[in-house]
Amino acid sequence: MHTLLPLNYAYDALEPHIDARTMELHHTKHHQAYIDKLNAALEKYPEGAALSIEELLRNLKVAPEEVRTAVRNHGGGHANHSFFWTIIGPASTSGTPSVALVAALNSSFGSMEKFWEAWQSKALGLFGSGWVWLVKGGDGLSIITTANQDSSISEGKTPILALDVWEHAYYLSYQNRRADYVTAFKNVIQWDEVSRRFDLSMNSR
Ligand code: MN3
Repeated sequence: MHTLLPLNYAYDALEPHIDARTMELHHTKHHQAYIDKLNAALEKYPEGAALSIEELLRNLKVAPEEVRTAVRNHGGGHANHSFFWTIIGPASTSGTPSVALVAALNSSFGSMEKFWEAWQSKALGLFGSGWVWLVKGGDGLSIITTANQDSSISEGKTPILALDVWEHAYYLSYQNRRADYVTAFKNVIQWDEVSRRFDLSMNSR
C-alpha cells in the first residue's frame, strides 16, 4: 500500500509564491487521489504491489495491460508529486545550486540564464497538463516535458528538478498566468536537495 507522506513544511510556508490553499488541496486531495487509484490498480497486480514506485514506473511494459494505464497515470502522479514536494519549500531555505551543478548547467546550456530561458520556454510551450523536468540521461543533462502524469523515470531518465504545470498547481493564485507561476517557482526551489539529486545522478552512471 502506498501512503501519503506529510510535507516537511507547513502549507503556508511557500507564501506568497505558492498559496496555502493550493498547497493543501494539491497535497491532500490531488496527490491522495493518485495514491488511492494506484492502490486500487495494484489490487489487480500483486507483483507490482511488491515493487517500489520507481521500479513500477521504470518497468511499465511488464504491468498487465488491464492495469498498465492506471499504473502509468496514478503511479506517475504519486511519484511526480512525491518528488516535487522535496524540491520545493520555503523561500528562506531555497539556497543556491552547488558549484558542480552550476558547472554542469553552464556546460549543457551555455549559462544559467540560458538554462532558465529554456526552462521557461518548455514550461510555457507545454500544451495542456504535464510536467517540466531537468533530467540526467545517457546524453547528459536535458530539459524535457511529459504529458499528463507521465514520469521521466519511465523514459529512462533520472529527475533532478521538476515543475508541475497542471492548472491545479497554480490556478487559485495565478489563473491563466502560467509565466508568473513559473517565475514564482524559482523562489521556492530547494537547491540543496536538487544539488543532492544531481550528485546521485552522476554517481549512478
Ligand atoms: Mn499536481
